[in-house]
Amino acid sequence: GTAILLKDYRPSDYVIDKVDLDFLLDTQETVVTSKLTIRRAKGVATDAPLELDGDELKLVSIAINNSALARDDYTLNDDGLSITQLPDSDAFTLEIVTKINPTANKKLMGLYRTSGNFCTQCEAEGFRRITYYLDRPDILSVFTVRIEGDRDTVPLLLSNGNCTDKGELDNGRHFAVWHDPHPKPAYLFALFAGDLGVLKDSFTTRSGREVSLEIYVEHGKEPRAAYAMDSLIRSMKWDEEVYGCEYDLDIFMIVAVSDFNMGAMENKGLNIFNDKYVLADPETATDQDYANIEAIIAHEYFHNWTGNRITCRDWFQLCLKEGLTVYRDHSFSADERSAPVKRIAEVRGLRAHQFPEDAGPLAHPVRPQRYSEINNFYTSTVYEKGSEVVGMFKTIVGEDGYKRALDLYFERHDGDAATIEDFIKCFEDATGADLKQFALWYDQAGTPNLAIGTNYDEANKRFTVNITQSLRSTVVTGEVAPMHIPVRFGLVGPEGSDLSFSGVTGADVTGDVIHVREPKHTIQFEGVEQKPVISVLRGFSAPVTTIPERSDKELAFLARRDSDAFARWEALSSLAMRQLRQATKDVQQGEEISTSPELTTILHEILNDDTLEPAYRALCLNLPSEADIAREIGSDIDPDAIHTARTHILAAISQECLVSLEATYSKLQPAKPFVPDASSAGIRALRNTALGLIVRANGDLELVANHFANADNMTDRMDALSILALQAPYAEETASALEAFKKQYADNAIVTDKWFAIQAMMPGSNALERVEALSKAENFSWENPNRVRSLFGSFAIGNPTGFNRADGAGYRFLCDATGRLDEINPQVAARLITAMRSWRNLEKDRAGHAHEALKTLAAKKKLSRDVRDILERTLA
Ligand code: HT7
Ligand code: ZN
Repeated sequence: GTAILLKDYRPSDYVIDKVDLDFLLDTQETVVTSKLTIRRAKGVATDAPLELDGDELKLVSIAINNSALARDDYTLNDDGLSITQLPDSDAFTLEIVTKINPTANKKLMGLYRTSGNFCTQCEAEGFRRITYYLDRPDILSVFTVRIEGDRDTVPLLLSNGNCTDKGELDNGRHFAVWHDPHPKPAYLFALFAGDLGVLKDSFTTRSGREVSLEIYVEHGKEPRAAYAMDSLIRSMKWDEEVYGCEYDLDIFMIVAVSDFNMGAMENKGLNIFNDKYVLADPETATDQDYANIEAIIAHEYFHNWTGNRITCRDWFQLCLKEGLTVYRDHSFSADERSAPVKRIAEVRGLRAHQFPEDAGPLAHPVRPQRYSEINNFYTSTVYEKGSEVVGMFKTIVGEDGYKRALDLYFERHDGDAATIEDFIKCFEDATGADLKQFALWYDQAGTPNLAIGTNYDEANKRFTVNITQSLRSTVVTGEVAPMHIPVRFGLVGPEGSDLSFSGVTGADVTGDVIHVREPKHTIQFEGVEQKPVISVLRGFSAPVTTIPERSDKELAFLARRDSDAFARWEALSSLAMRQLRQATKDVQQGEEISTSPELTTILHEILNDDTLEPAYRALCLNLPSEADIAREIGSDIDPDAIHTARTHILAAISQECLVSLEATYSKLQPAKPFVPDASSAGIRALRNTALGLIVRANGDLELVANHFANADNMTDRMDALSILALQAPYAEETASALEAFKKQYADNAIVTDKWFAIQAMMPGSNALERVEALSKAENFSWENPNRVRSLFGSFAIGNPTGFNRADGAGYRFLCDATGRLDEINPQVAARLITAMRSWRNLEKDRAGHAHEALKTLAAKKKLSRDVRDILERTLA
């Protein structure tokens, strides 16, 4: 396909100062009238054509300065409209009337129908599916929107900004007018019209502005929006206190819909959400659901400053708003919950999603240089690695420097469509730091690796640390240059406290951070009185891999004694990973599986250590997943061997700890009635983890079945159901729990998604048949992205043995499903097939099957640009 390149960016010849939109809503034929106040940019020739973007629009009329254009004054094509006959004057008005069909819109981009309502999604390029426009983020305009529809079917008429007028019309119709005073790019436009209930509250900003808060959900579900409202209010307060960011309209609305391509959208003053990230109560939402709601509500709200007030110049700069906003929502959750637990969860997520992306054929820099379909760049690299880069800025310039830089960024760029260079410049100007080398993080794809070796010279009290950085990138991004990697560290003495040193040479060391800048450093710490064990990457200070030269004994020591909670967990995971890898080898070679008593002993200690918070203990007891092990092995992956090895190791550990596990299970009791706070969630997590391990040790399914039956909240019910489904896929108890669950929640789509997902993840030789049958069930829908992801996504990502079955049928099935879905929703289809990006890492027979399946899909004649782009890169 044709690629769009960052280096080709140039400002638009025309700007749009004002937009007046008028919507005559109709399910099949909505009429959109757009009046644009346009200005020719300085220095642009009068014969420069005005090229407007458009997609699947029916053009009704065009007029300039109120006079209709003749047919040969413009040219129409598949992706837009080019107007060649323009006035000589630099300012003019353009009025365009288009017709669109919201009912036929299954891509869920532009204006579409969901549960009988009208809804829009415009990021990245959906606005062009509503009217012809300069649909690019550097065109900022003041929007006024008039919406007209049937009073009965669409009593609610919402858009961005403040409602300035509304009234009744003839024929049972009514209208509302919304004005948003803040100039914005078209991707932040939103409209919602329909019939929903509302939960209202209010917030007074620190300068005294009274803001109405309104969350719209299906009638009767209003109480289930209470946690979202609570999260919103906490987010607004946090953003004022921590970033000095205040809300800037009189009303902030959130609308929850059940057909949505992603999590949520930060449209100015009118966020639209996938309802699974709004609705929660103890009966239907797990602790993880509550945490997700809090994080996503915060994320979208935080976009009001990082994304909306300061937006992106072009889509290559996506990480400017996304990386920063993810970093902000992570910090918020860390402040609201437990910081170490949050950090460990983030790193697990980064390793599970971003590292494989960076190591595979879809690797790209945090700021890509090219794309053919922008929807395919809403990736974990742009979001999560982008967030890590912001975190590294803070590590490098310090808390104070970070605050000054962000203050400067808001002051200097408010109202701008900015770039990453602008952002970096704020850090340099506010702190005096030289960040030229650091900026490579935005441009070089791939995960850097640090090889670290140490030596202690007892006689001279000198501790030497050798650090070598390397970067293998699967995509060519020019010369690979050494990066600036901030490594937070400690020299852990025999008692567990950090040892001091009198001097250091070989690298910049500021406080507890080593600044790795060269390919190779030999760092000498002088005056180190005892032999230390080095703790590196504390808090995961950089998104890199490391090969630490550390013995099992040293790892065990750090797992027990490191003062940094993240590093402790990391040491424990490394120790566990060594075991799991060895066990996998043992399985493949037909040898008896070896287990290390040391790992079991540490896990046992952690289980019984009441000084550690329960959530942290639960994380420690959840050993690396099968996918984690596969990634660590890296090539020639045999998912069956991994499954067997992990199952064996977990059973062995559980048997050793059985008495303590049972004690933990019976003595831990979260507060009643249910509270969704982090500490209660931690207790449930530890208790249910213990339950899972007990079953691994003794196979007591009755205990789990009772846990399931007696649960008074979805976390306990779902954890019990998962234990049954994943550990005992063929058991009678599992079948009846699944049946009971299905019946109980048949009328709740969000919970039914969980029912699909858990079954898609059940291991065993009939996994594919089960998923196939579910895809034909009456409650399956190809048109609902949540349902599609619950079934196919969970199967491809969460069922390593079932999906990767040796005959390749899982791959063919996913490719067929992707082809079928592509005809309905290309964006979701493209995302689904990324599950196969790491096919080359499989053992060769599976890799061969996967390759064939991908090629067969690629040979399909009618493929969307979205899916084609992913396939081309995956197969390249
Ligand atoms: N900025 C949004 C990203 C987005 C999106 C959301 C819903 C549907 C389609 C979308 N395309 C891009 C979400 C966010 O990062 O906050
Ligand atoms: Zn975002």
